Amino acid sequence: MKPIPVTEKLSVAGQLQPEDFVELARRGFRTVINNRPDGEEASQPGSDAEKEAAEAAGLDYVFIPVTSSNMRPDDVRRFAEAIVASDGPVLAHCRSGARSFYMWVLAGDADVEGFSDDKLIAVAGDVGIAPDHARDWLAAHRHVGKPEVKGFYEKRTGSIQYVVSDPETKKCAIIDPVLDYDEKSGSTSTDQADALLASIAEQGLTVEWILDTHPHADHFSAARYLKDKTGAPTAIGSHVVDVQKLWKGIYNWPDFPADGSQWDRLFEEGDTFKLGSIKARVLFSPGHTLASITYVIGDAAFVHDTLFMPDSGTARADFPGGSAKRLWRSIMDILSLRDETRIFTGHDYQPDGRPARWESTVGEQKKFNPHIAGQTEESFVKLREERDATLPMPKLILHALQVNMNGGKLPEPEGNGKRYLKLPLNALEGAAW
Ligand SMILES: N[C@@H](CCC(=O)N[C@@H](CS)C(=O)NCC(=O)O)C(=O)O
Ligand SMILES: [Fe+2]
Repeated sequence: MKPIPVTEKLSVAGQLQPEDFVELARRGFRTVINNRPDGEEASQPGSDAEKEAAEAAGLDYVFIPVTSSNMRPDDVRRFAEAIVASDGPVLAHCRSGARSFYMWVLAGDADVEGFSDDKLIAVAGDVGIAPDHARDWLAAHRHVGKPEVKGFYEKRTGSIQYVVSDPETKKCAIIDPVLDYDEKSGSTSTDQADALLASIAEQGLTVEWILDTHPHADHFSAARYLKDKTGAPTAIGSHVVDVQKLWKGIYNWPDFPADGSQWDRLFEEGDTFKLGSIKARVLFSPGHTLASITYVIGDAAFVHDTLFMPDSGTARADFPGGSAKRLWRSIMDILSLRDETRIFTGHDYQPDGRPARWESTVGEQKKFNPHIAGQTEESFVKLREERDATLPMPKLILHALQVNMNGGKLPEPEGNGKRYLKLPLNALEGAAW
């Protein structure tokens, strides 16, 4: 018996003998899943004997017999549920471990864990599956959810807002909505957010999530307005509390609750959630800000200010809490997704006046983005820091952070019914005189 780790929670193995169960419990496993039908071979102990041995060793035991040509959706669902239900590591076995491994891929965990085909083929190799077989099987069986993605370009700040939907259930998420703000007149409006709602109504979608990738430094978030309109929960990355701590100092707001309570959910690295029937996962992507995250929803990654379109390079990393080195590492994590993964960026500044564009793929980024192709961490950090030294601060950074660190809530009106922003003087470096 040799458990082969697939993820932190799941290992697979070939046939077990009853005496192996005590050893599995000793190694910390909590659940054994048997994917092998009884009676395949005379020498196999069978599910009754296995169950007895598992129970004697204090392990949960789940019997989901499958053959390689017959893994039914219901079997796959039970397999996924057994992993989630286990309060500790799970060992799944069949004759060689191959069926258990393929069941795990079908259960969708490989997508949620961000395994590219190459990574899966490498793990399959450890399980004893020939690379050609693994490749052919993946081509025929791997179905990564494909959400419908509509981008809404907001010209004033070069931002792209997204409505991402599951065609099967008609559930959708809104990502990085903009609340319009004209700093010259101090006017706000909800034109952009209302256009998102109009499109959602027209497509017959229900809003399940209102998501921000980070507290934006160049525009107000419309998350709060959209929550009030739709009742859908808002979310952002958990490190928003670090951004709040940093900026409550800058704004001198000692009583500001820097605890993330302004959102309904704070995502941790690796957290998963569902958009209708499509699995989604959160990757921490710090560098542009401390709190930046990427939402991987099926085959689509919403990377906001990490990668721009391949002809536009990458986001800056010089805001308070930013780091070019961390940005490079975050970008490498994003680029370890499958080459076909669709990348949706959060900004496009229309180089040379070309029309705004926002969709690329991991493969295209690796090949054509000059900040990536042929670069090393060291050369990237150098080019990023050199460029950042030439960039003025975004014109709305001091206006936007006080709203966005508060979940997109505008300041409370004063006695005269008017709302006021607070602008600290001489708080930031980077003046462009
Ligand atoms: N001119 C824009 C610049 C905004 C800006 O700095 N954008 C950030 C993303 S929030 C960025 O990464 N820019 C990269 C660049 O300008 O090269 C403004 O003032 O709002
Ligand atoms: Fe940004």
